[in-house]
Amino acid sequence: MFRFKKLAFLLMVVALILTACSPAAPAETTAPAESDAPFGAASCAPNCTYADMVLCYPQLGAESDWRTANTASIKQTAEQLGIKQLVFSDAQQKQENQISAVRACIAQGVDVIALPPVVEDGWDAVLTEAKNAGIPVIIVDRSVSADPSLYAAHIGSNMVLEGERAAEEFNKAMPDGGAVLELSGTTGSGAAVGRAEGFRNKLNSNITILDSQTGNFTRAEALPVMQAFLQKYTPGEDFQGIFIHNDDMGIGAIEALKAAGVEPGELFIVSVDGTRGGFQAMVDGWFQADVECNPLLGPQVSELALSLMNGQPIEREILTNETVYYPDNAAELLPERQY
Ligand code: GYE
Repeated sequence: MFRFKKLAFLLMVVALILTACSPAAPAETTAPAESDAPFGAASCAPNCTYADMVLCYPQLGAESDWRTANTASIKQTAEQLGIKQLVFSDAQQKQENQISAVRACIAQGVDVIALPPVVEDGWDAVLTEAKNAGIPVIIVDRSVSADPSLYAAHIGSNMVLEGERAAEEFNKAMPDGGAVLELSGTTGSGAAVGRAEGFRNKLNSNITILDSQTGNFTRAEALPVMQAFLQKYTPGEDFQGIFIHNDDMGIGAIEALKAAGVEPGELFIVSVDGTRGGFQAMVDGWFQADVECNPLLGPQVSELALSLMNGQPIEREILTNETVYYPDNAAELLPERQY
């Protein structure tokens, strides 16, 4: 009796393995539900490995330390995992360059495209082209406004939450209200749109946003924007704080503030990212809080890309867990920062 059961069990296992490995059966029976794996698996499925993977990463630019860390994470992970080929490019913050890079990857017939979109709008056409070519696209970091049916998944931060977290810091620091300036990120980018929205969602009504201008997420562009602010408004009198959408712009702004004779701590400044530069600004007394945004997405992107190649069910929205950093332990944490 026992032996019979054992034999039956073995036969069942063998049958299961055979079904799993058998060549593609008619689509009606094997195709996974639309919501599970809507984007065609690779021909090596379900046994694809990283050694089979050609992954396209049309990076949006090299505008910040966050971006540099993101690029390094993608490249290092590809090397560590033994990904067959990483097709990497840098669009220099221009959407048309990014679109061309995506098209080149479609023409090359890559397995998966992981796209960090510079802005939210204007992706419908090229995402449709990728879909028609059977190439799954993972939207990385910033979001797109395109219909979710045009891409497989999104991995990144909750930018709205980051803006809300920044607002809470001002609410705590300025219980009697006041006025703040906003130095925002690239116009139309998911990161800037989300942070601005979250900030407005949670900012107490007794705190006004005196002015908001973009510094395009770079040090170089933030500097003149801050200079112009300082020509127009008197620190301490007209405004008491600044919300800055990333650390690089914060560092540019600090230069302008220093030149204008503003002392660290005179204004309440909250930035986003949590880069080494941001930590240094906390140690130096310039930033009173730094909202974390984690760029180290290489492992998650690669893992998801492999699941897509293998036609496995995936999670369509993967959000990064993040926190807020403060000056009190910034000096202690700084040496361990990976970016
Ligand atoms: O905060 C900023 C970078 O999209 C989250 O882009 C990213 C942002 C990041 O330039 O430093």
